[in-house]
Amino acid sequence: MSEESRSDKKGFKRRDFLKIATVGVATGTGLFISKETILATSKDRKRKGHQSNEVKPGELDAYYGFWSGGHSGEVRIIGVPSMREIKRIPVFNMDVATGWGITNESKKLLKGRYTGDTHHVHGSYKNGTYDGRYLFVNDKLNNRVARIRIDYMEVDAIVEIPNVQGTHGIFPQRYPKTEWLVANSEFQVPVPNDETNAGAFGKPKEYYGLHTIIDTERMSIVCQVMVDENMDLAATDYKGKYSMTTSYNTEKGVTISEMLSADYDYMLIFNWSRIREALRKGKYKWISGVKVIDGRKGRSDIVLRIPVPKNPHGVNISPDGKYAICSGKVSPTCTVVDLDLVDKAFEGRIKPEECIVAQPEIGLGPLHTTFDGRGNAYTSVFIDSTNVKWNIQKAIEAEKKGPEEKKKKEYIIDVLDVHYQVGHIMASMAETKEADGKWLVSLNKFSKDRFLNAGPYKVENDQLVDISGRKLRLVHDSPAYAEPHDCIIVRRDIIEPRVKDRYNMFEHPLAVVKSGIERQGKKVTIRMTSNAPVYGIQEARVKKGDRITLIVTNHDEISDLSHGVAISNYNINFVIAPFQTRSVTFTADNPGVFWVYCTNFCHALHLEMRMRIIVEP
Ligand code: CUK
Ligand code: CUA
Ligand code: CA
Repeated sequence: MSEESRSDKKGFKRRDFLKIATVGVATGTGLFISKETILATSKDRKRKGHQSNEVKPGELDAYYGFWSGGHSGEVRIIGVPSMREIKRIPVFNMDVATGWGITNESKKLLKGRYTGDTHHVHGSYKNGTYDGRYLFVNDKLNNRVARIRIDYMEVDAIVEIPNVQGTHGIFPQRYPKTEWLVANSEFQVPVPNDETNAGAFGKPKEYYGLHTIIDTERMSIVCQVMVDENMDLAATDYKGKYSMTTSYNTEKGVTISEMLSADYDYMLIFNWSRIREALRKGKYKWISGVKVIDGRKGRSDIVLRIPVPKNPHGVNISPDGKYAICSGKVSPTCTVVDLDLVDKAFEGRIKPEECIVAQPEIGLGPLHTTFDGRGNAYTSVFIDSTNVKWNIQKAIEAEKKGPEEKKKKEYIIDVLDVHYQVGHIMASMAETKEADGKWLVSLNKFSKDRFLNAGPYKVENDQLVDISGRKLRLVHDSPAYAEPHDCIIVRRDIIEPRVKDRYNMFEHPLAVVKSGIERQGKKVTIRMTSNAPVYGIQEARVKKGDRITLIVTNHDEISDLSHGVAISNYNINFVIAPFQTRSVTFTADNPGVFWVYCTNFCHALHLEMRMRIIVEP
């Protein structure tokens, strides 16, 4: 690849050293192996790392970035390192350009709720790395989790979560493969939250949080674990044993000052084998149609509560699977929890707080942490507006040596100023055991003068950082429409072979083979093919008040040859990709002649690609 050759040019010296060193060892002379060379090849501290982020016209990106879209309700695909926006996948929003939310197929999934708030997008896993099958994303607004098929880059299932509000952190099982996904409720509410429980409405102490477990194949709810606390971010370990969350409202407060009143809140760790046992033994209650297991304090041994400084935010697992790192938010620290010690704490051999092996000071307002696979962590620091690179092992050693050693902060390797107020931070492949330490994206909430001023509402700034060397190197600013929270950066070879150029036509039960019109009483079904530049039907005559179902299958198999179907003055507008079928049902309530036309420029005679629906009085 040309990208490889360019970085070769820039990294010539280091790579050249490497080659010479190899030759030296092979010939047994050792002549060329200087101390410098050995350090350059083995230690992060000598890494020069100047990769090029340029992706020239005609070249492809090395990574697929999947971004959440915040309150726009969508998911976006961004090429990394070019930062070019490649596509938007409508999820909880209506998208006229694709017809999402307009066709019978998408309406069935969305059930009339066309807004959402997507924060966290994650891929399905096998053995600790992405398997390229699915993406999952939460809807904090309407308490849903959507699944996106990677082969079609399209939502194929949505599960609604009862008993909760503020569905925020989600995370799929990483090992041995994704079968479960956990989803946290950030807002505590009465459980159930309906008229049968009205006595609890005015009593915040009777509000609870629920850690929901979703079956990712069926997209149905396995169970919920009820806790006193609220739950913010989520993670799963690399062994299939635990899921973890942070809680900033262990106080059960309903105002900011109440939520900030305690000195300590918790990282909560859920023990999956004990959850399975509770399910097996029937230790649950049915509430709103789901099994709810009691994980409240003192009621079961399912949940471990590790005290962390007040009001923490993100929780992330190091790619070696050893540590859970909780970012302090209100505290300037990150808390490092050793997951082997968590085993012991669950067995009652040590106290929960003894699982903490380090609490390095990072900066003001640490929110999220990501990794390079070389033992370093990168934490986003909101108030300072920085990305801080620090070494996990060094932080643990400093903790052992005591406060004097900690004060030196030798675990901090580099600090990069970002513009401004960073939320999530994510490195390439960092949520897998294959973290490769090449690129990092800093999702900054404020762009502050970095782009042309386009009005009072300002865009965000997603900054690209080269992390291949010892120092962080800012290489690109990228405006982002509201409001990506999180992203994952996935190697191209995992995704690209999975992505299809056309639909499997007969996966859709209504696929049209032959065009035709059929009437049953007042119900009219128009079945229509499309082949550039014509629809399979030129004229359909119906009567005022008829209930019409229009089913269209695109018979063009050439990659890229999508057609549009838009019905004038009927507010119907969707596209059909090669071999795709979409349908729409509407009432012909106005007599007249209505042109149905193709919206997607498909052919030299694209403008002529139309047909008429004649609605007789
Ligand atoms: S939360 Cu937004 S910056 Cu929803 Cu992941 Cu931390
Ligand atoms: Cu078909 Cu334009
Ligand atoms: Ca708190």
